[in-house]
Amino acid sequence: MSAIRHDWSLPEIESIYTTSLPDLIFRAQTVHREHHRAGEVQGCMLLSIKTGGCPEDCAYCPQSARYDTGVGRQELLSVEQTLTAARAAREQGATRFCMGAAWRDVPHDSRFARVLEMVRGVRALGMEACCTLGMLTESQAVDLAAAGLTAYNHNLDTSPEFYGEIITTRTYQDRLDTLARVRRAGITVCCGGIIGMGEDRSVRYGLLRELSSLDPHPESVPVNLLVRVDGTPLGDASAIDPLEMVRTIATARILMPQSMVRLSAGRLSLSDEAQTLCLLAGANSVFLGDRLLTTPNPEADADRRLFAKLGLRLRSAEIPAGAGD
Ligand code: SAM
Ligand code: DTB
Ligand code: SF4
Repeated sequence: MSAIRHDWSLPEIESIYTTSLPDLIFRAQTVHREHHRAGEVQGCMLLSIKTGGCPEDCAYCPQSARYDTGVGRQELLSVEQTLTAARAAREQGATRFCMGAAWRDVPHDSRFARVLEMVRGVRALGMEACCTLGMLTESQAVDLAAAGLTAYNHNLDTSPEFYGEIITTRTYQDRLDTLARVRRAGITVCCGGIIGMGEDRSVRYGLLRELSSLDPHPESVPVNLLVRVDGTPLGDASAIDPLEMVRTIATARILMPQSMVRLSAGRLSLSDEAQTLCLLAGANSVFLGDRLLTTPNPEADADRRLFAKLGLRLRSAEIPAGAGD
């Protein structure tokens, strides 16, 4: 068994990332098979429960109020709308339902009570429930845990050094503080980043070092390939070689053996073969459904064909006894 470490150094990470691709994939596969069921992929489904009009300036994000991206604003959905989407997600084979809100931080009003109700409803469907709502206070984290929230997604996005090029309205430390509150409340942590934002490899090493220094490691590590959206400052970023995504995923798998590594945003710009390499490199989860939060994602049919071609199965639900629908 490979040891779980939280002290990976930048030179070590560089030497893993730059190994010959066959050796890198072999090592990542070896680690993967020690800790996970090969042949199985977890399907997650996203829903934007509150869309657009966000005061933050994240350069990649179509939901920032500062950029003209054509994303409309939608106030917080109702509990019923959300649970209808969760049931549909379950029917499509998702076992984890992720609710995203374009908030800087979670409001202290009845909207939070509504989110708690959504979390309880999703759990009652026998699904894992994840939220990504921006920054959280200690007491909000405790309330989310009490409602049964499985995971909270809050990404570090990039390295501490590159962060200021991407976001100026909150700090890296703000993000680490939210992650610490989530952890203290007993909710599992979903934390990853984005590649393809004009960064060089050393930035990716820096992100991977930060993620792998979290103790415990995030249970879930989403690796997003930037979805370039017109109107955002990164709308015309140059495309990156898909093999950089493969190397990033393989390195994440080796550094954080027990984590779920999620091949997240950006699958529409990857060929079936590039996605296959990402899965060989140790990714064991994808988002299902033709929409992420506001941008498109592969159609259900395309995913069904891909998984059938590869002989991969979607992880089935472990529905607790007595779970209602
Ligand atoms: N507003 C909350 C926050 O930022 O914490 C939650 C929602 S936010 C949209 C969740 C994550 O989606 C971001 O941290 C970022 O990593 C990812 N994301 C947003 N826009 C993206 C894009 N265009 N391409 C890839 N990932 C993106
Ligand atoms: C994550 O790391 N990727 C997902 C999820 N966490 C919330 C979001 C991707 C969003 C892509 C842009 C959009 O659809 O708006
Ligand atoms: Fe707002 Fe989140 Fe988008 Fe940043 S990533 S602009 S915080 S919705």
